[in-house]
Amino acid sequence: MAYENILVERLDGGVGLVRLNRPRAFNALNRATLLELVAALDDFDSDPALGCVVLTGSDKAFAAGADIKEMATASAVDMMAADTIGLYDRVGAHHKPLIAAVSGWALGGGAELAMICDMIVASETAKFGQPEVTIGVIPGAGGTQRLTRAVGKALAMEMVLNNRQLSADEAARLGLVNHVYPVETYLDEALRIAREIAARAPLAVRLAKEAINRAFETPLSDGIAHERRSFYLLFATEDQKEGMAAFGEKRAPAWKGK
Ligand code: CO8
Repeated sequence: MAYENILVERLDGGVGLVRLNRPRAFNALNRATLLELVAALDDFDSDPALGCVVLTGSDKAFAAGADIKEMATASAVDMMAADTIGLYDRVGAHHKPLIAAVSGWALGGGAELAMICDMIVASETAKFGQPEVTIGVIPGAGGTQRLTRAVGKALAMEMVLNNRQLSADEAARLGLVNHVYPVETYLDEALRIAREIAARAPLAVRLAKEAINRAFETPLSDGIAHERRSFYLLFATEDQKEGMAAFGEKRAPAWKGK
């Protein structure tokens, strides 16, 4: 598929890279961009050679939000019928781990997209914000929920009600962001982490991601039960036998994804 709004690469070490590429609009997320992003992630998800995906923007902007111009005159029915927000859910439904490499603006839907990813690696210039009330709406792609779980109620209220923005260092201190690096290296560092994850047992990584995401959806006992089933299931894989044998034989495991 030819893409107009994103750049897609398959890199060494089993890593897929998607760059949002609408520089004149600070990578604002219009419907076409989200459709392309979902298509690229679908493609990566079905490729057994890939173990992890990095999603990035430019050094100036990860994404400055949903495309305001595209939705400015839409009716409520138009918004529901288009269900562009459903495309954000589809980004989060992929099996392969997804690392957001964020520099510059991550606002509104851009911050929400970063929070849908499994980890965030930021540059020192990253700015996270939910400015929707400044244009008459609220976060609509999970921001009121994921941000509150990540940073707590008091700060989430301040960010959503009064456009308080977080610097990269603040976001890291609060646990929203995994690591902060200089703008020159944040993408390389995100790719390094992605390559490390891609070298792990793929089925274990997939089930681990699912289990952690369950922690946001279920009471503790259900989450523990889910974790236990996944743990037992992994004993039906060749990779579990290989991983434990390799440990005993003091050699690197050779994963098959089986
Ligand atoms: N949508 C459309 N165009 C945008 C957006 C955007 N979100 N952000 C920036 N642009 C465009 C500008 O219109 C401008 O284009 P042009 O040159 O044609 O006028 C260009 O990018 C450069 O922007 P500025 O001139 O404003 O650049 P500044 O350096 O002065 O400011 C900012 C940069 C601070 C990023 C500023 O552009 C800004 O505040 N952008 C909007 C941020 C915002 O409000 N985001 C939230 C949008 S609502 C949302 O995300 C809700 C998500 C809900 C789910 C999805 C529903 C489908």
